[in-house]
Amino acid sequence: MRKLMVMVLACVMATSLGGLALALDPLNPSDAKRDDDGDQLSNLLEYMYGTDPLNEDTDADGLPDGYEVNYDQNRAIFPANNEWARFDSDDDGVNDVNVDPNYRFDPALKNAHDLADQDGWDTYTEYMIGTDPTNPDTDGDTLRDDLDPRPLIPDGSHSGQDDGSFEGQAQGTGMGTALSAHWDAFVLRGF
Ligand SMILES: [Ca+2]
Ligand SMILES: [Ca+2]
Ligand SMILES: [Ca+2]
Ligand SMILES: [Ca+2]
Repeated sequence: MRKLMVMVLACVMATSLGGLALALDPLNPSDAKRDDDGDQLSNLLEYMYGTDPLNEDTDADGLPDGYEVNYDQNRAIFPANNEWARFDSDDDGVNDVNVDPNYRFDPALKNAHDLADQDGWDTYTEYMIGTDPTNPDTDGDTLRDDLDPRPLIPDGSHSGQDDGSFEGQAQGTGMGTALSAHWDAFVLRGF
């Protein structure tokens, strides 16, 4: 079993390194900035994250490499008095949002089933719908994504308000911006 796992790992590494060799030519000064597989992650960033520059979804979890990197670097941040910042679903004393160590994305590791923001939807569902996988309430109307009939439109709240004016809104990528629908515009292109 151990031998089999080593062989599988070696194959994955060989495939990845093979792609890397094809995507990054030491004699070509411009290939680092290219995005050969169209996953919104440049070849150089693919190298830095250990992903395959010729495979848009290295860990085969349905989430493009660039999507995972984007949300790993740009997760929704909530002020301390916010309802979601106080949310501790596993009751381990570490709040889910902002600080829980499980609240990570790694494009080289399969994690589509992680409930990063504990809103009841797995990350792949959030990707398909366009909600923010790091924000339990993408549109900021206080209705949790999975309970919100229109999770990208701030038209509902627990109190019947429709302006999404909830105390202490998130900063960063998620709240009210439906970032997932536009994530490709946010992924680093500076390399
Ligand atoms: Ca790429
Ligand atoms: Ca992936
Ligand atoms: Ca969400
Ligand atoms: Ca909502």
